[in-house]
Amino acid sequence: MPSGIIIKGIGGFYYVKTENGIYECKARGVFRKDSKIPLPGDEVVISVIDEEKKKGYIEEICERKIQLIRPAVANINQIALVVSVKSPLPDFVLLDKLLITVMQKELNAIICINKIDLDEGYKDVIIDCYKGTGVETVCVSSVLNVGFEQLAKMLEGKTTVFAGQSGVGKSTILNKILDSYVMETGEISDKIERGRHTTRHAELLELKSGGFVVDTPGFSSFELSEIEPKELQNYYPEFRDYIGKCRFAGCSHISEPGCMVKSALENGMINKDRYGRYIIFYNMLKDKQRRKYS
Ligand SMILES: Nc1nc2c(ncn2[C@@H]2O[C@H](COP(=O)(O)OP(=O)(O)OP(=O)(O)O)[C@@H](O)[C@H]2O)c(=O)[nH]1
Ligand SMILES: [Zn+2]
Repeated sequence: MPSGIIIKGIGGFYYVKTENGIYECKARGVFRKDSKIPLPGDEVVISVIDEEKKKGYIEEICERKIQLIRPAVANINQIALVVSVKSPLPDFVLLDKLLITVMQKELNAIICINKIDLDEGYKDVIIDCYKGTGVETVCVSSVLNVGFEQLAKMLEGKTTVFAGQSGVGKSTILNKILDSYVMETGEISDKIERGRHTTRHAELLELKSGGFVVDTPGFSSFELSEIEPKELQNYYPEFRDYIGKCRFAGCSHISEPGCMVKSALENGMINKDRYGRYIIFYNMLKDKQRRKYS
C-alpha cells in the first residue's frame, strides 16, 4: 500500500501526497473510535480505491514524532520565528517564549528579521540579542526584495512553521517563498496593529527545493506550560557552557553567590536583556508552581 504525508484536511477529507501524486482520502472509522484524528504532517499508509480519480482511505497513521496543538500539525521540525524591526516593534518577551518552546520540543529554530527597509540599523540590536543562542538569523524585506534566497535555503528539506506576533509579515514572507501559492495578506490598518483573529486549517505547502512550510494564522499571545522553574535554564543555549559549574548545585542563576552564569553575564558573554527576561520567566514559573501546590 502506498504511503504519504497529509498536506491538508478539510471537512473530513485528507489530501495525501504520495510518490504518485495527491490522493483525496477519508479516514477509516477506526481512527475516530480511538479518538485519533489525522493531522497535516502525519505520515500515513493509504489504500487506493480509485486510481483515476485519486481517491483512497487512510489505513494507518504512523507514530508522530511531534504534535503541535496550535496550529494543529504533526511532525514539523523547524520553527521560523518572525519579527519585524518596526511596525510592530519586536515583542521580545513573546520571541523568547517561542524560543524556549522550540528548545523544549527539540526543534530547530531560525529567526527571520523582517521589514529591514523600515529601519536598517535596528536589525543589529536583534541579531546581537540572539547571537549567543547560536540560532541562525536571516534579514528579509519584501519591499527591497532581499534575503529570500537565504531564507529559502534555510527552509530546504525541513517542515517549517512560521510563528510570530500579528503583522510582522508572516503571510507576506510565505507568499514570497511560495510564489506559486496565493495567500491572504493583510492591509496596513489599525485592525492589524491590534491583532487580527483568523482561524484557518493548517496546510503544508511544498517547496520546490524540497520540504514544506506550514501556512498558519499568527498568534500574538503565548503561555509557557509544563516547564519546571529549574528546567528553564536548559532552554537557554547561551547558558549551556556554565550550567553545572556554579558553586551551588541547583543554582537558579539569580541571586546565588559563585554563579557562573552571572559571571558570564558580567563578562558580556550573555546578553543582558535575554538574562533579564530569564529572571522574569523564572519567577513566573515559580509563582505558577507555588499556586499549583498550595
Ligand atoms: N515595509 C514593509 N512592510 C511589510 C514587509 N513585509 C510585510 N509588510 C507589511 O506588513 C503588513 C502585515 O503583513 P502580513 O504578512 O499580513 O503579516 P502577518 O504576520 O501574516 O500578520 P497576521 O496574519 O496578523 O499574523 C502588511 O501590510 C504587509 O504589506 C516588508 O518587508 N516591509
Ligand atoms: Zn548559577
